[in-house]
Amino acid sequence: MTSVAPIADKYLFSNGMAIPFTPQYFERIQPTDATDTATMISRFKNEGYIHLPGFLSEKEVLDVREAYFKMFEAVILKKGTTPREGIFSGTFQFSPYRHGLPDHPASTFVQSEVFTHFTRNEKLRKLSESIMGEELSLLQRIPIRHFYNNTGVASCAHADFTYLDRGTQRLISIWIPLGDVSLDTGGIIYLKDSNNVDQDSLRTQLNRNKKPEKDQRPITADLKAIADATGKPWMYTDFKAGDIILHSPFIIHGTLDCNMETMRLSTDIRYASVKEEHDPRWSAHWRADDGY
Ligand SMILES: O=C(O)CCC(=O)C(=O)O
Repeated sequence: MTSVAPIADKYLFSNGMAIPFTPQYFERIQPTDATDTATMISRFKNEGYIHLPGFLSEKEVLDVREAYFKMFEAVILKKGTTPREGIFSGTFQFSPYRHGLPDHPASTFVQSEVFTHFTRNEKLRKLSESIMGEELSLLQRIPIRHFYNNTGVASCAHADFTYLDRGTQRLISIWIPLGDVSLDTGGIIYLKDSNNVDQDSLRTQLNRNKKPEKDQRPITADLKAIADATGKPWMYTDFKAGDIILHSPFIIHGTLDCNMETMRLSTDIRYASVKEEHDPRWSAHWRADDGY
């Protein structure tokens, strides 16, 4: 398992690209106490994210993990291990293995009773309302993310508002690991103090000498390059089942690659102010092939 402090000669990876695990590139997130609302509000406003360890029950989170992996054939699970552990055998059930096929379990799972019950947790809504200081409603589009060992695939650097910019900016996201997510299992990371960075200039600067990508929304897949360009480190932690992390719609974030047998499973839910219209594309169930 990865050490949780930056150490020499260790690299982390995102989209197959190495980033030295040094204080220049990585700084550890300090957790927040969920009973201290004033600190949560100020950290959300100033830093753009709040890590709340153990906010949910570990059992409840692992029940969701188990239910998800039970929808797959046993071939994806390492021999002698359980769906609750979610350890990859090295053999995929689907080709291509990513979400996006109509019969992939992920699209069905987000409409299941177990997932609906989990994501409608009033504790999460009340917490979000206490941070935002207003009444919020849950957006129905709730992705589930599933990453496998050594595939070199992670979420590129982006800010959420790029993906839901047809409505209110009064939004809050919660990233929920569905199981332990150590650094090498590919957790979420935040570019320090990036709430107010000019993302369009950064995108242009980082992609100047590259072939234009089909999807122009991510800022870059190269997380080291964006840290170099801004002089800002990535904020990280290693997550345990039951932890949550909340973030603002403008903070730049991405994820690390899953380079462990333990599969990275997570979900991210969003709430919007009830006072303003929200992006209508987020009012239907998530499907991996929904195109946004
Ligand atoms: O889990 C991921 O890979 C991406 C999640 C994300 O970008 C988010 O929660 O906003």
